Amino acid sequence: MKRLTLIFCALALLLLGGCAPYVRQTPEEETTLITVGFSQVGAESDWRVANTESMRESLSEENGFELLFDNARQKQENQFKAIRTFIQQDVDYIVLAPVTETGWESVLEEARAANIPVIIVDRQVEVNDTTLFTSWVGSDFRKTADEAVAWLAEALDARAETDTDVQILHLQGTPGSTAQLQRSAALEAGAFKHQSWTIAAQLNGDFTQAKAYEETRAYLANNPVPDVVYCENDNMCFGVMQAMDELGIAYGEGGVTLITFDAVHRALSYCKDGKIDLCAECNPLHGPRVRAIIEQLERGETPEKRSYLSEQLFMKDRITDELLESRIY
Ligand code: GZL
Repeated sequence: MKRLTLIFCALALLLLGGCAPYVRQTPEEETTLITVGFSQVGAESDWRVANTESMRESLSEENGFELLFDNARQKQENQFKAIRTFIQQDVDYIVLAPVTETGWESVLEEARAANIPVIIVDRQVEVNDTTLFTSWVGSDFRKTADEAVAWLAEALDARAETDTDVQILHLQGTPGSTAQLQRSAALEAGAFKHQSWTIAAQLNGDFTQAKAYEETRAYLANNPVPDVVYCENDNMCFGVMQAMDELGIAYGEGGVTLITFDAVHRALSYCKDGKIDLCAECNPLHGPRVRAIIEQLERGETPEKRSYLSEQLFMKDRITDELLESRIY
């Protein structure tokens, strides 16, 4: 009966114009695979693509998993739909990379009512009842961002620019996402501490190169060139570089100071070439941690509620050809 239900669900989704990219292939009673429904934010950045790849590699069939994947295209509504479909298909686990922090209570309560454990990866969910999710894997966004801001202060001091007015253009990620909230808070705290710093403007680049490019071009058409651009991810930094190239504005060594987050391979290469001044790493390789958490749960063990990945700051003098060759993303 379950197989007929599953086929009906898939057909219904297809007939209603929805796509059913995540229909489980084998009913629960016919498989030994652990079925995981993964609701991913989107494919907005190099970081996100690496994150998806890490999850696919870890939650593979040879590792004992059937992974049902949904790309929400950065829309929370699509994540709600995906989670509800995973519940209908009675997956064993749900993994959620939440696009923003709020609004998750009801759909997480539905998963709990269906006795399906939920693992949160990357950004966080803001819920009063933290038993709504089993575990969270991600980065200490605020810690890394505070370190990046401290680096900027030291770099400006070293240029004896401590007292001169420093104009900072701030490219923010998706509003309300943990990465945006905490990376923005770090810069705002830095601007409050250093009276010579001014955040000239805060532009929403939504973590994408295209939007950051558009926003930066529009800003620079009517405003002076800033001293520093603080980009909350690499793809927005690439958009800023694209805009500045078109306008003939120098950046990196001897030009506008560029700070960016993620430290994907392309950004590290630019940093090695002196085009980006600081890459603050954000590790996307959540797959192995999530696999380990699920295997712990399968053994009846209780995983850590929160687990952080290790990260560091990269400047030009730390980046060698060997390091670049060693990078997984
Ligand atoms: C950070 C993650 C952010 C990355 C961006 O953990 O949420 O989302 O910094 C991605 O590249 O779009």
